[in-house]
Amino acid sequence: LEGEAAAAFDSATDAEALEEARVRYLGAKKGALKDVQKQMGGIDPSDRKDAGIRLNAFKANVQTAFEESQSRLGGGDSGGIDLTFDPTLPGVQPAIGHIHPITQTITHLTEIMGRMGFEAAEGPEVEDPHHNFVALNIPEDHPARDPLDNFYLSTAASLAASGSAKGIEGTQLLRSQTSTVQIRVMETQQPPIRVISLGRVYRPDAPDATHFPMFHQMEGLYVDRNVTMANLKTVLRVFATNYLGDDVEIRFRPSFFPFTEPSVEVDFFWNGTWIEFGGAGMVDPAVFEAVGYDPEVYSGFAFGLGVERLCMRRHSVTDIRDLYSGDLRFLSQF
Ligand code: FA5
Repeated sequence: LEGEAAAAFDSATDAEALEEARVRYLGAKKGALKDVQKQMGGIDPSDRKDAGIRLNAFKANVQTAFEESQSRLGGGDSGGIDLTFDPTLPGVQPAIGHIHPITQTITHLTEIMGRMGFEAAEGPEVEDPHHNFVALNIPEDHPARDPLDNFYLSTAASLAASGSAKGIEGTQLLRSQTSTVQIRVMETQQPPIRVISLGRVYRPDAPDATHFPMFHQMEGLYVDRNVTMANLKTVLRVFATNYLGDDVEIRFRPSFFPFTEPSVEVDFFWNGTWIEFGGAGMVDPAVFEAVGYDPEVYSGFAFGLGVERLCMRRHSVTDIRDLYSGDLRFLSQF
């Protein structure tokens, strides 16, 4: 039997034939070796030890003969064919990334406002004080310009070292609000104007459940003849019902922004609580003058809403930091 098995392995010309021969002689269920093993029980106990030794030698020789033929046919990988590969099994789904919830929210908000005729506008994230403050009627001594409340790109110390005479007031900063884009749009376009701008803004706020040093705002600006506060309220109400549902309520509280008069805080009542989403108001005549519009002819409204707060409300996210943690267990839910 040993010679027969060795000859069968020897004469195999490909991996398949060798595998067939292996099953015939070494197969765990029906192989010839198994048959011999079964006969061991019938051997006289005095001969059994000797028979066992001979059986083991036989097994080893047949195994060696098989391995020799295997390497002759191209190594242990069955002649280049992976016999363990089953092309009929379902594949492993590759992990595919998806769009971040804030980017999804930006797309959604842009779409809702687009239906009301608002076009998307963009402005730079690195701004000059003119667009971030001066043209928005924020005077030089206003606390909003404090270096502790903004990310100026040069420190007072580095300016002093470079010998610049401009001082902190002249240095660029990461914009602290998207209201900068209102100015950029009005500088280059004439009314009627109906734009939104969604983008990142930066403030040195300590991170907590509702604050992050980098966040997004949706700015809206509508300028035409005879634009009124009623138009502002209507647009924000239509926006809120589209984004949060028909059961949302909207409330305006008196407030102050240097670039709007009158100014309001905008709250939405939803799921049992009033939540502040942003600020709004009628564009201050001083802002129109800064961009060369005649405030006697034109009026307009503007608003700025926190995008993260909107996204959090809609998706019941309780901590803004989850949005920027990079934790896939959180992000993959969107
Ligand atoms: C402004 O930034 C004004 N520019 C809004 C405005 C635009 C008023 C046009 C009038 C006309 P405020 O600082 O309140 O306003 O910020 C607006 C919203 O941004 C807040 O209501 C809040 O939703 C969001 N926000 C502010 N700071 C943070 C922060 N650190 N993290 C996350 N969201 C924030």
